[in-house]
Amino acid sequence: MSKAQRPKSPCEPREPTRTGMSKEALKQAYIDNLFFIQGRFREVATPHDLYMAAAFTARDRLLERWVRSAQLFKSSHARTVCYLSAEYLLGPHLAKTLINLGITQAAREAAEELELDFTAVLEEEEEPGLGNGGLGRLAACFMDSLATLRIPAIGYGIRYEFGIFDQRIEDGWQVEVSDNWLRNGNPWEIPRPKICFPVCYGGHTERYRDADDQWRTRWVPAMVIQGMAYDTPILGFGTDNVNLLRLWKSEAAESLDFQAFNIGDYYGAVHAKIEAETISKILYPNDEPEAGKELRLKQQYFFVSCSIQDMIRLHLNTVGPIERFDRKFVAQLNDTHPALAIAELMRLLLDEHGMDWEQAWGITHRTFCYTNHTLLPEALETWPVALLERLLPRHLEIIYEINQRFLDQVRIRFFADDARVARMSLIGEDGERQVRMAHLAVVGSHQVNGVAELHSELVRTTILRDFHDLWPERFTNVTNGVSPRRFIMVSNPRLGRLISEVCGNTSWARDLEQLRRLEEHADDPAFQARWREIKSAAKRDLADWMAARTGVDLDPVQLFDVQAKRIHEYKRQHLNVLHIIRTYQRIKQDPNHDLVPRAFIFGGKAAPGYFAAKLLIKLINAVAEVINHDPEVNGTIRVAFMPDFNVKNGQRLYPAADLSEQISLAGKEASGTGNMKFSMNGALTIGTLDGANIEIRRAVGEENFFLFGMDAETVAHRQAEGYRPWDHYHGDPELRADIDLINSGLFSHGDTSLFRPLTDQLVNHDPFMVLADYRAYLEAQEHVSSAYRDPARWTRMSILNVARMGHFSSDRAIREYAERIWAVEPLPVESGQETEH
Ligand code: H53
Repeated sequence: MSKAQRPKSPCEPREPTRTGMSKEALKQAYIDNLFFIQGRFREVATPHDLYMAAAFTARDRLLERWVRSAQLFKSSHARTVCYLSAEYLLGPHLAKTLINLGITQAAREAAEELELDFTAVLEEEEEPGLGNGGLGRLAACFMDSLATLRIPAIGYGIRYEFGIFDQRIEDGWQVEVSDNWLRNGNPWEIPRPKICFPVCYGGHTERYRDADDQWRTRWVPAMVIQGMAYDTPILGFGTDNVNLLRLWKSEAAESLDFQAFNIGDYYGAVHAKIEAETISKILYPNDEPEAGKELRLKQQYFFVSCSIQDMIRLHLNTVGPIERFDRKFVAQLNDTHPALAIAELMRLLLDEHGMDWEQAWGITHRTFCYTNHTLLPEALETWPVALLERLLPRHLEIIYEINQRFLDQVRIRFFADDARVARMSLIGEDGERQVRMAHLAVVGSHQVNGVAELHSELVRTTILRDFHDLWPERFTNVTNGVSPRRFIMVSNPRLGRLISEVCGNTSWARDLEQLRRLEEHADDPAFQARWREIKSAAKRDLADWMAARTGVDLDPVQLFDVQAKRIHEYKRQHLNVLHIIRTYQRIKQDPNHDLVPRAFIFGGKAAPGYFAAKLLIKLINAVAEVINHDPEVNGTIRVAFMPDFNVKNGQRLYPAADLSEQISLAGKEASGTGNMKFSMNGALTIGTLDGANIEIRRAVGEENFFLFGMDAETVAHRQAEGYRPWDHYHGDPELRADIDLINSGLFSHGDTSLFRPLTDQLVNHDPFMVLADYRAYLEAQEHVSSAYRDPARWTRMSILNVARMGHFSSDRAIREYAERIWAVEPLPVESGQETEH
């Protein structure tokens, strides 16, 4: 180690190495951390050691702000938002933490002086994949915005030992690899062994008389495990406010059952430990609920019980008394996954705190709010009554009582309307009796919101219509948003710098309406040239990455046409594939056909048990294989599948996209957030009138958006009158030729049956009406091509897209929640030091 790199003696005056923000302080801190935490010096450090030292250097600065935030929140008895979510898809921490601290430049310079490759250090981080897709990523954006808006908040969730699987592509098929993200340690979390709570399952309930001779119920469980807290600090941008993400890990209440052990039953003793640890072991890799899966229900109850117990503990430790609980906390249910929290808070208030029903219900009802994220019937959670009875007997009793009191209200309000009573009941009676979690969530909450205007409207008029009739004031909309820190500053630093130049500083990143200032440059040729250069550079980066990872060569001159999201039939990746096949057939028919060169790029994971989605991945790769190797195509078009689409890889895609594919069947995508990420990075959208596409189109201007397809009303109408995909197949020769080409075996080495399940489904059933929108989609793609031929026009459209995306910041969404739903106020933590903000 050189003299300059040796830690100075603690006696020498210097900027504190654990909190200093200058380049010199960061350098010194980095060397100290490499030495004292990793036990390494520069010459022998592995890439992982180099990353860990950087992570700890950032973390020290986080912790200092965190402690100050916690002190302030405690002493001021601040009203606090509790976000309850079974998923958080956080993405890599380091780059975002540096940005939020305002020390990216200083850290980069420090790294250069230490002769470290700054980008390589950032790349080393393995992201915590504690979510499947949109819903989990939304929770992460919301945590980022809550801190940025200085709103005291706690995110509660599960610390899955194995997050969403890593995806590999082998022979065109998806192969799932387990995500051992904790293997190398997680520098961003602090274990809290003293913050743990018992969680009970099974057994029975008993009635007894308490000291006041009142009848009460107690639960005698069959099994008790415990949840231990792991805390991750979440710092806002341009503020010292740090919020808490508290994730629960399940453990045996005692590590070994010594009684079993003493009589020689070693396996029995270890078994209880394994059973307990299994609960937080793995994230279910499915966007839809796992019907009847006992472990999934155990997971939901596990994290909800720990969280509510923790909230009560925090409340009693600060303001108390328990009667004022709902003044201290408001709890947002991110979908129905945490809806058991309603029954759990009731249980604790009734059975542990001796409250009467009315008072407990008043508190519970004032505490909770519920966000609905889907209308898809298969995604609406229900749990068999029999399973609840076995696993959570006390909660089932409470749910029955909530239901009885609720239905009494319905009977009075809607006199003699038995059908309505049956529809609204918390218990579904057709087939096996089921608890309807969405109904529980609505009844137990004082506000219910959908996640885009159309979606909220459909929530009110379809799946929750009866509830809207009863309580119209309870329903509202908050359109989703995404974090501009994550999806512009971290993902697309070149664009971020240009925007900062136009706006004069980085304050646009917490006031995204400032993007409007780009509008005045939309027609300036010099500015346009810079804009295009930024896009080209991102395309080159992506092309390099894809070439190294997949062997597919992309040419940045091509139009990068990207569809990246979960693979699902309603998102209609197959519609995109049909367009590719059509383009290919046109080239084959006329090799001199004048085409805009395009790279069709896909990314996304399929649920491991979702056969049709996995076959779609195989089809995309099979089409890629043929087209990319056909000399006649000669590179005019390319097809590529990015393996392992996650936050980190998404960050490579968004900046590089020219065209964003948002082509779900109208009425099916609740909001979408990828649509916002692409548009914020200057991609133009080809899309249907679905989810937030509608609002994006309105914001950016219809002339800057490629619209096609049926709207939700037409879809409903066509389905009601009996949709026959067969007619489209027979009535449109090009469509028929495209489907027939798949069936011909061209993409499957002569195997004419491989893709049959997919094409048969399209031709015979087509529940997502791919064939009905095919022609309109091809026409819209023609408009895309002609716009792309005119670089000045395209660039103008791209600039205007970014300029008008201010509304889609998650800060705006959180502001709406704070004002209209939560009634919470910012509580700024006094700023410590000057940074780059
Ligand atoms: O939630 C996103 C929406 C998106 C919707 C998605 C979602 C999940 O990721 C998982 C389950 C679920 O019911 C819904 O599909 O449209 O943007 C965030 O609201």
